[in-house]
Parts: sequence; C-alpha cells; structure tokens
Amino acid sequence: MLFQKILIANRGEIALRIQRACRELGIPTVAVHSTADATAMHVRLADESVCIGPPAARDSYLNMAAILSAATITGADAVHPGYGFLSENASFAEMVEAHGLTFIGPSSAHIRMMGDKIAAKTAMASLGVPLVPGSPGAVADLDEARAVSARIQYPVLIKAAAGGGGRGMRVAGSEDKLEEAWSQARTEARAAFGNDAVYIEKYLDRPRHIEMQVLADSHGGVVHFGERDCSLQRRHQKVLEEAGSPALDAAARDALGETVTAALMKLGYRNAGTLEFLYQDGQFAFIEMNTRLQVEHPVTEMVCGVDLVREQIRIAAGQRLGYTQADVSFVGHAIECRINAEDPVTFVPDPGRVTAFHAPGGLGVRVDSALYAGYVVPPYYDSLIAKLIVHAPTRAEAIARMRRSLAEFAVLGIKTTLPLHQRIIEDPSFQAGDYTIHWLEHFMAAQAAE
Ligand code: MV4
Repeated sequence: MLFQKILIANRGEIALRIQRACRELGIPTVAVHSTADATAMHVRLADESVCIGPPAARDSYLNMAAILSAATITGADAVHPGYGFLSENASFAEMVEAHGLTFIGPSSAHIRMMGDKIAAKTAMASLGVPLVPGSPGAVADLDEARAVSARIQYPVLIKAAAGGGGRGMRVAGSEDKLEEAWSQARTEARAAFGNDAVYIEKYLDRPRHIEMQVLADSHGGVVHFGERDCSLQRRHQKVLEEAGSPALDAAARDALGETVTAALMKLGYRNAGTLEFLYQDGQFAFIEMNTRLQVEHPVTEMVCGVDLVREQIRIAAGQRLGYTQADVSFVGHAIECRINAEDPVTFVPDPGRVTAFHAPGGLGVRVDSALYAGYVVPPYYDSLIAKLIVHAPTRAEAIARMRRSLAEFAVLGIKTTLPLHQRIIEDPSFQAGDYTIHWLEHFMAAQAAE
C-alpha cells in the first residue's frame, strides 16, 4: 500500500496530471480549490474536494494552514505540491511532515539548500559538477566585485542568491558599468527577496538552456532521464521545450547524466529533481537546481516511457526505483508547446469564457489541460491553459506532427498563443534546431517588423 489518500495542493492541468497517476495507482485524491475554482475540472474529477479560501493565491493555494486543515479533515496521508505555489517552500514541506503526512518531494533540507543559489552551486561544485567561472560564494562589497570581475573577465552577471527565474540579475559589460549594476542588483534583490546577498558569474552571451531530469529513491538508487532543451523562452517564461536537445548527441547526454547522477547520489537527494545548465561552445555549466516536478516533464515522459508522477509517489512511499540507468532508453523525439490564454503577439493575458474547445489527438499526441467548453479562465492565476505534447521517431516527424496538431486545436472565445507556435515551427532556424536563449526575442522582433 502506497498511500491511503493524496491531497493535491494545486490547480489546473497539473492537478489533473497528478490525479491521473493517483487513480492508476488506486489511490483516492483530495482536490483543494479557491472560491474562483469551484467549477474547475480538477475539482470535478477528484474523489473529494475542499474549498481553501478566496481567489487570491496567497489566501488559498499558498495558504499552508488551510491546506493542512484540508488534509487533516479528509484523512489524507500525503501531499503532492505540483509545481509553483508551495512546491519549493521548505517550511511547507516541514509542516506537512510535522503533521504526520508525507510530502511527495525532496527533504526540506534539500529544498532549502537549492533555494539558496549560492549554496546550490557550492554543493554542486564540491560534487564535481561544472560551474560557470565566478565568485566562490557571496560577494560582500564593490571592491570584491571588482576583483572577481577582473579575474573572470567582463562581461559579468550579478545574480541574487535568493533569485532564480531571472529576477535580480544585472549584466556589467565593463568595469565602468560595474558600480551601477552592483547597486541595482543589490537593491532589486533586497526588494524582491528581502535578501541582498549576490554572487557574480562570467556572462555567457549565447547559451542554450539545457536541463537534466533525475529521480532518486531513498535507498541510494539514482537514475537520469536525459535532457530537455528549454531555450525557447520569453522574459524567463518557457514557451516550447524539446527532449532531447537538438544540440546534444547520445555521448554528451550520457556524460552529463553520469555527472549529475553521481552528484545526487553523494548528496543523498530524494525524489524528482532537475539540474539546469547553460550550454555554450560545447561546455556545460550548472546554474540552478529545481526540486519540483516541472511543467515540461511530459517531453521526458514521452521519450523515456516513464510516468514521473507515479515514480514520485512510489519514491515518497519508500519504494525502490527497481531499475538502473541501463534500463532507461530514449526513443524518438518529443516537443511541448505551452498554450497560454494570452495575446500571441503582446503576451497580455486574456482570461474569460472558452466558448468552444477541441483538442487534437491521434498517434503520438498528448494534451495536458483542465480546459472544457464553457469554462471561464480566471484572471487570478498563471495563464497556462494547455500543454500540447507530440512524440515521433525523429525530430522532423515530431515537427510535422506538431504542425498538424496545432492546426486541429481549437480554443474559441479567448486569445491563445496557438498562432505563435504555428509561426515558430515554420521557421527554418527552429527547424534546423539552431537557437539559443535569445532566439525567441529576435524572432518576435522580426515578426513585429514585417
Ligand atoms: C546566466 C546567463 C548568462 N550567463 N548566467 C536567467 C534565469 C536564471 N535561471 C539564469 N539565467 C541566466 N543566467 C550566466 N552566467 C543567462 C541567463 C538567462 C537565461 C537562462 C536560461 C533561460 C533563459 C534565459 C534568458 C535570459 C538570461
């Protein structure tokens, strides 16, 4: 018996994704919802549901006391946090365990460690994971910033220790720009995180964002599931992801995979984790680790044939992975398009009533969504409304499958980013796999100029 009942502390497509894994394992689920989500699909499909507060996330999906009360009154014995919201909140993981429940994720100590980007880098460096050249830890003052920058050479990037997702970062192209970048980064870090600790790295000007998916059990078993290329993003919001990366071959994947699994084994890490790397000129450099299930996990599931959420639940219940790296194989290519309720040109959110909904299907097509015809997309939360994932034997066939799936997809009544994806996949340099983290910005600017 894995668990009696799992409370899913999330909403939307990821709440459904977790429910599906629970149902296949025979585990009843409890949905939680805000008053704005009373008619949401994740509530309709759950075995039980509890209203945890008003629409604003801080009063509902971030309300730890309400969520723990919901778990207690329904007799849940485990909590899956999904992504976002409380998924990387170490205090929440601690509180879940203090209530005698199992947190389906890593230990609170590892969540806390990776939440501090300096601690994460220090740990990874000591475990043999390559880093970007930079300061060995926090940089105390402008004099030290000057010394570090002179050593690693300009341009440099000042980053907030409590940051991530791009907040509190400033580039300095030369020494005369350092003082301004330094004070801006400190001020922004203090305002955004209440913590003005910063560190410095060599600024890489045209990297790809490549991340490695790992699972670790509580018996020392650690396996990786290859990489995802998440370079196509806008303002630190990912737009389209692929597994594998068009830039890596099997040998490069195996080598990086070996490095990360060895590191996480030594660290005693448990459950799902993703290590983020910048990749430029054939070199990998670790930047951050995410201690949660990620939005883009389906592309990995498609090429590896693994149910990552099922594995998270089994690991949390103390089970062994039951397979080794040699049992993991990578078949074909997968692409995910994130469909948001947004204007496809300006990215301004466009919540409202979905008047018609038709999802594509057929061989190698997966749609993760909580949408239905008549649903009103609320304005209070993230604008992701669906993930369209395709899998095919080759990347070219995956692109062809994505093209025909996007053409089948109908979401009426609100603006969506479907047309943006249709333009991206027709672009020759996308088709060639020739892109960096800056590609989408340039693509959007070129489209606007046309
Ligand atoms: C960098 C970088 C270039 N050089 N670090 C942005 C968010 C955070 N996760 C790390 N980020 C970056 N770190 C060095 N040394 C460029 C970025 C970056 C970026 C990274 C991944 C995906 C998209 C990005 C968009 C802009 C900047």
